[in-house]
Parts: sequence; C-alpha cells; structure tokens
Amino acid sequence: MTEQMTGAQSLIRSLEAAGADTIFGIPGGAILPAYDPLMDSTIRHILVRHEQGAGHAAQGYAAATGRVGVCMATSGPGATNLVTPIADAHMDSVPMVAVTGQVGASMIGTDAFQEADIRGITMPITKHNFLVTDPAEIPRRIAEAFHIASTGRPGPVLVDVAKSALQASTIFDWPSELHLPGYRPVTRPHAKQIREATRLILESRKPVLYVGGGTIRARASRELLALAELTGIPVVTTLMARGAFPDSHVQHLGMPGMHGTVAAVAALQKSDLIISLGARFDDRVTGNLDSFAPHAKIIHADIDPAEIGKNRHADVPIVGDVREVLLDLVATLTTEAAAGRTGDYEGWVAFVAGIKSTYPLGYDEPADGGLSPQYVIERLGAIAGPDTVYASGVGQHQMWAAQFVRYEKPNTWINSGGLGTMGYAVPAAMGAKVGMPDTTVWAIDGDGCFQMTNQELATCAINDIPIKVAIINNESLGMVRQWQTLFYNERYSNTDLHSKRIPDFVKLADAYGCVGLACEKPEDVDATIEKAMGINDVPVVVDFRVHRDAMVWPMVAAGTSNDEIKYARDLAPDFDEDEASL
Ligand SMILES: Cc1ncc(C[n+]2csc(CCOP(=O)(O)OP(=O)(O)O)c2C)c(N)n1
Ligand SMILES: [Mg+2]
Repeated sequence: MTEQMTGAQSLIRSLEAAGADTIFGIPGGAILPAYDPLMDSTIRHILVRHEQGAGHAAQGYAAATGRVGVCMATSGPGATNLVTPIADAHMDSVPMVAVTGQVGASMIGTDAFQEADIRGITMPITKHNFLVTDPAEIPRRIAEAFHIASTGRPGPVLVDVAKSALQASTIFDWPSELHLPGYRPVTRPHAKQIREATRLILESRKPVLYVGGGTIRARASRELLALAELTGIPVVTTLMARGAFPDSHVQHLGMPGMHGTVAAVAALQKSDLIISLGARFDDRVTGNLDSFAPHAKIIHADIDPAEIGKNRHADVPIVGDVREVLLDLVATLTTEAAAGRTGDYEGWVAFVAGIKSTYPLGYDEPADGGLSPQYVIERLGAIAGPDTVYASGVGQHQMWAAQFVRYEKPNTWINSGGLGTMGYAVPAAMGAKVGMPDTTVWAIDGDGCFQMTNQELATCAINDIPIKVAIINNESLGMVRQWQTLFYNERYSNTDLHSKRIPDFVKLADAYGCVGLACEKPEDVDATIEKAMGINDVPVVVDFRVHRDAMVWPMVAAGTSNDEIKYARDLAPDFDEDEASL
C-alpha cells in the first residue's frame, strides 16, 4: 500500500491506520498543514480551548476505554502547554500519543518563531519520543508511537513533526511489522518466580494483596477476584486502583496510604507478606519507608522491571503482565489446594475484619447545619451508581471521592494520582465521555481545580459532550488549608479563594451553554443530583456550597510512619490488644 501524498496527508492516514478515532487539539502555524487533510478524515477532531485540556482529555479517553488517547498541538507554546498532561500520563502509565508540529527542519536550532525543543523538554516525562524531519518516516514513527504507548507499561509517546516534513511530498507506506531493538516488554512471568511466590503465599500467616493501578491497566480485575476468592487473602486498592476490586466485597479493606482506611493501612503495616500487583510502593502509600510493613516479605509483580525493588526490597521479584501473573498464581494455588495445601489465614482475616468494622470511614456533620462535602459525594455515588465514570481533580474532594464513592468496576475512577494535577477533572471527564458516550460521566471537582480548566465546558457544550460536574465548593484550596490547620497553627496563608462570591458558578455554567445548579442544604442534595442526572443533552454544573472546615480523615502525616495513623484529629486507633490474640 504505497501512495504519493504530502507529509500532512501521510500523518493523518497514519493516525487512521493506527486506529485513532478521536483527536483533541488546537491548530497553529507549524501543525497547520496537518489540519487540512484532517477535514476529510474519519477521525473526529475536537477543538479544545487550551492544550492542557487536550492532553487531559486524551488521558480521560484512554483511562475510561483502555485505548490510546491522542492529542495534537502546534510548536512552541502549543507543545509546552501539553507538558503537564504528558508528565501526568507518564506518572500514571496512561497510553497516550501526543503529536506536535515543529518549525521547519532548516530552522530547528535557530530560535525560530514558536520554536521549543519539545523533544528535549519531554525527554524525562515520555516513555519515548521522536522528532521527524524526513516525511518518509511519518507512518513508521506513528505506528511505533502507538505500539510503544499501549504495550508493556503504558505511557505517553510524543511525535514532533517538522513543518517542512508535513509540506513535502512523500510516499505513504504503512509498516507491516515493527523493528524496535531493545524494546521487548516481558509479559510472561518466570515459572520459578511463580513457584517461589506460591510457596510464600502458602507459608504466610498474614498476607495482603496490595493492588495498584497496573491491575487496571492490565485489565486483570477478573483474575484478581479469582485469586482473592481462591485464597481468602484480604485486598487493598490504591488510589490508582480504586474499582479494580469491588468495594462491596467482604475481603476488601479499602484504600491504603495517607488518607486510606485504618484497616488497609493496618493490614499492610502488620502483614507478613505483601503481594504487590502493579503497585509501586509510592510514598503516599508507605509513609516513612523505613518503618513501612517491617515484618513483611514482598512479592512484587510488575511489567516494568525498573519498579521492582525501587523503594522496597522484593523477596520475590516477578516481571510480567499482572493479568498473566494472576492467571499463573491461580493455576498453581488451585493445584496446591487440590493436593490439600492451602494457607492458614483464619486469625488474620478475623483480625483485619475486626479493624474494618471498628474503624469504618466516617465524618462529622457540621455543627451549624451546613452541607458536608463527604455527604454530597456519598449521595452522588449512591444515586449515580457503579456504572458511572467518576473523574476528579486534586485535593480534599479527590480523597473524599476515592473514599465515599463505592466503586465496583475497573475504569470507573479516573484521577491524577502520581502528579496530582489540579485542573484534571473537567477535561478528563470530557475525554471519558467522548470515549464512552453512553455512560454517565461525573467530574467531582474542587472550586480551585475547576478554575484552572473550566474553559473546556465550552468544548463540551459545542461538541455535544454532556458531562456533569459537581463542584465541591469549600471556597478554598482545601487540602492546603487542611495542612495549615494541622501543621501551621491555622495561619491560612493564601488559601482563601472567596469562591462562594466570585465567580458565580451558576452564571458561569450558563455563560458556557451548560445548565448551572446550586445546592447548599443537606435536604436538597438528592433532588439536585437527580435533577442533574435527568439532564442529558447539555453539560450540567452543580455548585455544592459546602462548609470549609471539613478535613480528610484518616490521615498519616507526610513523612511519618503508618503506625502514626489518626482516624480523626488526635485520635489514634488502638489495635494492639486485638493483635495479641493473633
Ligand atoms: C497545578 C497544581 N498546583 C498546585 C497544587 C497544590 N495543591 C494540591 S491540592 C490544592 C488545593 C485544591 O483546591 P480545590 O480544587 O478547591 O480542592 P479542595 O482541596 O478544596 O477540595 C493545591 C493548591 C496542585 N496539586 N496542582
Ligand atoms: Mg476547594
């Protein structure tokens, strides 16, 4: 299949051949030649209002569908506006391809108008990146970009194409196979490691399945359920893995980490074997690393060998796709069980179940009868249900959305976990809705975050992308304010946003062609959510005017040991006595 055409036509043909159905982007001088053939393409291009929105939308699309998200921008400022979402996708292993225009090949290095070395800038935050100056290379580079982004540990790949290559005449030749020396992700786990892991699992008395975002990316939820039910081992799901295991499941202890449940934190801390599945021992999970789970041996399964032993020594390293690892472990443990060999976890399971029932997630209602943010989010989750996709911003609302929405299915919880990017929710929800048009998509956003990227409501309204946005309006940069309350003597330096006064979110929604609603009383919450659920032709924005002093609990203060967990201010759980009975 070879054909004469321009580099720009070849680029669009290549994107079609790679399977792209949607591109989020903004044109400009250097990428302009590509926008002309885009008009005749089957690909839907969605014109966003800021390139950051394009990048997060591509991430939301990828996170909801599992397919590669695509964003496009021009050189210089267009490309640099993609830096945050690229870094975000890198941290959260999101399959994404970013295509940027570059100045003409002869101008590169001359400080030409709108020239930025985006390849150099994104070198440490992409899985791989290319600069294409030869138009004949375009198809191969696009094919490689999609392959690299979506295989092994997924991640962002940047393809920077010089304007001269887009304008030149070339031959379109789609590669039938790819040669990527040095890139051969290991997906099949080593049998010896599986045997070793099986032995440790059977020997242990206090094991925990520590489930990370890799389990979602590997589409391994069913296999995880099989292993958990076969063994009876308790499960914790990290912020990136919420939904990988049903919240309603009796073995589920919830989220570990800084704002995790007491049961999940305690289970890791006191375990004798942590089975890590696509997780990375992030500092928000381990707290002070030296005192993390001091008696636990570690089985660490990950597709990326660089993760294994990075933060914590692995007794049994397993390089492989989490789904394949789980399938193998289920097979070996089933054989062992048939021979009468099963683990003895009875005392342990009873111990963690006791902690789970003694220290459930909870919150105090505000004394003044105002609206509590946790209540709003809890009701939203209950009314919208487990088939809805929830995208969040970063801050207190994100933690409450992780805690108080009950997730039952993978890919229904989308957030910026690793980078913690404020402004992620609205564009990510937009991308998720484009990828899953028949699914209800709620953005649960903070008043601060919302003000970083809400211009994408225009994109949503104009392009018939009816997302729903719940602004948890505590009129402050609440998470920062919480730290000021706890660690800076209530000196609230620069965290007051006054956002119950300015802007008027209902009018702002209206100005963007969306329906705007407001709610400030607990008794109106259900009716307001139901009203929003009933509007499906245009985007809806609800301004939930909540009280500002709510705090996220439980909490392990940054840098301290998980043993110091507080489930409310100055309240430490007491489980040593129960532990004595183990
Ligand atoms: C781009 C960016 N800038 C700054 C921060 C630091 N930060 C983390 S949470 C937060 C407050 C977020 O405020 P809001 O969106 O209102 O959420 P809330 O915590 O009030 O629920 C800030 C400033 C960040 N995470 N991202
Ligand atoms: Mg806020």
